[in-house]
Amino acid sequence: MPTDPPVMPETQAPWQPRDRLRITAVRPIVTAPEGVPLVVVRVDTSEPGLYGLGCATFAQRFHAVAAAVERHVAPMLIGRHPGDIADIHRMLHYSAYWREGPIGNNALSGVDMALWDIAGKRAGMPVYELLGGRVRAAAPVYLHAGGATIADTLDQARALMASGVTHVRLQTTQPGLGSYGTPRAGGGYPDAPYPDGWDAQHYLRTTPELFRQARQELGEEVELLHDVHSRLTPKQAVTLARALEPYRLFFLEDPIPPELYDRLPEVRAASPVPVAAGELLSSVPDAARLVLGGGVDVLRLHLSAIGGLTPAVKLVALCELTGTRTAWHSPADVSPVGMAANLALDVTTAAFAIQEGHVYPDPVHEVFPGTPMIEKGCLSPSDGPGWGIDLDETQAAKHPPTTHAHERWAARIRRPDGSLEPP
Ligand code: GCO
Ligand code: MG
Repeated sequence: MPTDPPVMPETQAPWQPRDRLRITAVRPIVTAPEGVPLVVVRVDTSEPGLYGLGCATFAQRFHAVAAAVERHVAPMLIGRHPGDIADIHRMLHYSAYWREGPIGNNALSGVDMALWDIAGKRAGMPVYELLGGRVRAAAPVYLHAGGATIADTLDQARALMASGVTHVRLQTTQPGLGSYGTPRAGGGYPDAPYPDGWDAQHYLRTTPELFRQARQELGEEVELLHDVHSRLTPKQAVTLARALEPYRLFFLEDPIPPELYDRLPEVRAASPVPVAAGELLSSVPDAARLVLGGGVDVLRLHLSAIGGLTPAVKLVALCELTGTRTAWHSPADVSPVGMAANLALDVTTAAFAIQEGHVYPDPVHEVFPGTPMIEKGCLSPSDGPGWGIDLDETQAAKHPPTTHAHERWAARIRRPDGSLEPP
């Protein structure tokens, strides 16, 4: 007979829970059905069949997140009431003393989102109703068009538009291995010290041409977006933003790296192009400062990196009150559970601008029954209780994780002179 794991007396609440429901187990599940390591936390309770799932996906450091959940977080939660979401969040946050970075925050998010899932299941309500209910029918998404040439990129964009997508992010291959979001072309600079290098000046010269042709060929109505992926200096970012002005971007994402976020207000002030940033933040106060300091038109967080739904709800309120809008990060390295959390926020706030979309392939749907699907360019949260998403552990075990390709790619993004670029 397995024995119950021990309760840690110090981490129990100093009040009497209102019923006998208790957390009995907390564990990470790592699976890579799309080749990208996804980390999900499962929280079990003393009520048979009542459990919750939360996204803890930090694809580049998945072993560390799983260890943090298993070794540090889980023992503190056994015996706690799963309804004490706010207190558990604060306790885990402070218990590390050093404020958590992305590893600890992802572990925290896995627990936090799982507790919201349990809360929804206990209430028989989707999480979006726990947050106050819908203010919109569905969340329009943007999808990615990224070709080896401008013509390829525009072909991909046309196909997305034909499927009903109204917002398209455009990227095109640059010489070298450094292009983000497109096929990579090595050997672009055969005479350089590093022939596979990527060159910012080339990128600055050619990107406006991509958008000129896009407006010409795709028309005036489609909304166009672009992700710089942190590659530019503040002055280069201003140069690019100004050059893109005639093409009326919906937003220009991550023009400069997070280390330079203090310079975002000057990039924003230099051009009417809306600036989106934030996916690389893991500090909630830093995200609040980005909003309050006028650094962004659109806040874009990876929810699990900042600790889950609980802090995100507070930042959404800040966005509503300051006229900032939201576009949560959600490419392949956000699990369907994390996507569900994004959607719960999207449909419940007036601050919503757009949702990054991802078309999960079949193996992801097999592992995560209930994964949302894009219809007519929009995503809707499940109406099932909690997130309305399950995790089939037998299917998950068929997809063991390996090192994320992004991690290996980032190590080779260098200028033609051989020096590293922010990825
Ligand atoms: C985006 C992002 C991602 C990141 C990825 C890193 O805007 O969708 O920049 O594609 O590169 O999440 O692992
Ligand atoms: Mg991005």
